Amino acid sequence: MSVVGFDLGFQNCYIAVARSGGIETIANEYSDRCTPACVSLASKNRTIGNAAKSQIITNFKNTVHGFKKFHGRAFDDPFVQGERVKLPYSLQKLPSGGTGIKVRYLEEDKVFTIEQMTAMLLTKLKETSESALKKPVVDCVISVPSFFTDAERRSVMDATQITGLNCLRLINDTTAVSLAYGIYKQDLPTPEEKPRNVVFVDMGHSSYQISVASFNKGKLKVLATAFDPYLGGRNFDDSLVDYFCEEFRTRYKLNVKENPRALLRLHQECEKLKKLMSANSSDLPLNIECFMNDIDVGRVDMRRAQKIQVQLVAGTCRLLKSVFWCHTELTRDDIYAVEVVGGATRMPAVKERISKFFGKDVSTTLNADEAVARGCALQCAILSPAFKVREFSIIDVVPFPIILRWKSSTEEGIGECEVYSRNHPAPFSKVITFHKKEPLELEAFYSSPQDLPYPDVRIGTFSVQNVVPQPDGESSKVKVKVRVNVHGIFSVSSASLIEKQKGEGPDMPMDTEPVVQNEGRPEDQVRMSHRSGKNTIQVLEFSSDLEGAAGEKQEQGAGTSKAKVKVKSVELPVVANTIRQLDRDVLASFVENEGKMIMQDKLEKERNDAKNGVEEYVYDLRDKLCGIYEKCISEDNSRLSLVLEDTETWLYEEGEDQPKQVYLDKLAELKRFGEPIQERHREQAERPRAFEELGKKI
Ligand code: ATP
Ligand code: K
Ligand code: MG
Repeated sequence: MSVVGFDLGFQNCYIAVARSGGIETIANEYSDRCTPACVSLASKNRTIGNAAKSQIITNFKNTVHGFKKFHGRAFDDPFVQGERVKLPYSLQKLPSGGTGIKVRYLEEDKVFTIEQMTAMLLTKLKETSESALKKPVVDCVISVPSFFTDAERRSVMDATQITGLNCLRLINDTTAVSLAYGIYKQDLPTPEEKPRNVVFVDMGHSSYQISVASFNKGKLKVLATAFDPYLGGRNFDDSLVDYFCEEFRTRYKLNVKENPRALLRLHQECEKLKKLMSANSSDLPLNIECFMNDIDVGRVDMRRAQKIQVQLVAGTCRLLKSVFWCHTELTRDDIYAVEVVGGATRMPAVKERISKFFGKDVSTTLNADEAVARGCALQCAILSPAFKVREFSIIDVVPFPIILRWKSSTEEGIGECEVYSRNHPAPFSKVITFHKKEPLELEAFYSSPQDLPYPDVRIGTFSVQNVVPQPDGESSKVKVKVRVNVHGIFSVSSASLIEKQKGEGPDMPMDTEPVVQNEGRPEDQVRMSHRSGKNTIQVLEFSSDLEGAAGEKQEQGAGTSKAKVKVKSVELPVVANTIRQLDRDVLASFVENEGKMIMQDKLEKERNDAKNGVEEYVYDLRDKLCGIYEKCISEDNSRLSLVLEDTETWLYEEGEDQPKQVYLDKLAELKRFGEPIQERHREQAERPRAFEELGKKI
């Protein structure tokens, strides 16, 4: 069983694995611990990660990056529309209403869903971790922003399935960081003592997240989260880009925004400049040679650019203030430390504002880039039976209040109740009891559109089927179990109908209002889910009548009557229809397709390797002909040189793009010339030694 954590960033992905020595962040084939979230499609293959990033300008129409925020979103979503006009590649509306990515791949126009794009990236991360661990990787834990909604989380889960990964938990970025912080701390308060409250701040490329967690030995509990899903390092780049575009327009009469290549270059330069500004506050130059129309640009007034940055940072802190305190009952004095991670917190102005706000110096004890991935790997190790890790329970929170709505058969209109409030502990199950004579249609949605990252408040509908009246014509008691699971995804996890048995005792109490009951303490739920596997729910249930169809059970009658009512619980089918749900057949076809693309990439790599094999042989042999082989060849010399020259020309002409076998044949042919020489050289080299040995024997 593999123990792997993936930080699936908007710009940068990191991988951490558990090995006998502990948790380790691993490097990819470029010896880089960071794998860019970038996929480049081409006529024969796709490249992913570092190799794709180097194609951003040369193959800009087919090099896809900055796509993480398209998960779960409609094409008509204002954010998607805003991005669409800025992106160098094309987006397209899918029949489902979702966001598709249009590229040229294998000489064809193709539209990939966002799940497929992320699956490609995950394939790369999977392969990188497999080559580090030298075994197949299936089980993993993946991070998502704490503000990801149900639709976004389900979409990421679908992507993991396409890749063939088994995601044990989608963990919130800041929660992963909290775990990475807490698990090694030896001096945490005991369970009886006052907990230690730590604030975690993560500003990445696309978003800004804050959470506060309370720690005791062996556990962490997230108290609240706050976020701006639209503020990250990229906004600083964008503001610099806008500033320079304006500058270049007036100064050089250049319209940069109309030239995708120039705009991409300017973006890269502005990001570099932003990073330099973090280290150096004095004036910095921005110089780009042959930027557009053969014009070199440079010598710009950096003070203006810096001012823009400071304004943006001020904006971040207004948000901090309003959201954070209003959702926690903490005061500044209750905060033990403020830990910052994420690339964008390296900007001194950002750090300054955060520290000013909390009245505390910020701590950077965690690795700003790798903490999320390490937290993911730690969570995976905790969940894995194959690994012994210190017990550590994690209670997270629900980011947005969830409301359930249903049609009432007895009354006019619609019934509604809030099943999860903001910052409600999660994972968490609840049982809601209804009294119904006919099937029940439940609709789940978020109640606070102003807080959501996108305007669609729907989560989905859940039809509880086969509800019938009792034999006496009365309503049946229907128990519906709802759950926010370990991934932070809401569902109606099961439903059952309580059948009264004939002629037994008095009537059951009949409430007209549905009753919401919490199922156990969240601690139990989290611990249970650690055992992973299908039976966990069964174990943690207090009301066992929910599980196992038709189990007989005694239920206590209400009021003063002590008479027992014999009841039977019948499990009811629940049909879920969630927003932007991928059809299972479609998902299956995506799985198959990803497999084909992996194969295609593998074949293309083998073909390229075969071609390189020929090239290398030619160069190697030519070198040796003038070097160590010089003495051992005679009349063949000029003939062989000719063959090598011909082959080299061939490689640049008709041999440029041939099937693998052609290269293998070519190499074999060359070796027929090369090997006899090699053999002769070996003999000559060994001859003196052979004589020597012979001499010894005599
Ligand atoms: P997200 O968390 O939004 O999904 P991510 O995880 O990919 O994004 P990070 O890798 O945490 O993001 O951070 C990347 C951002 O940090 C980029 O905007 C990058 O330019 C910025 N960054 C990195 N180093 C520095 C630095 N020294 N100074 C300023 N910004 C920096
Ligand atoms: K990251
Ligand atoms: Mg991040």
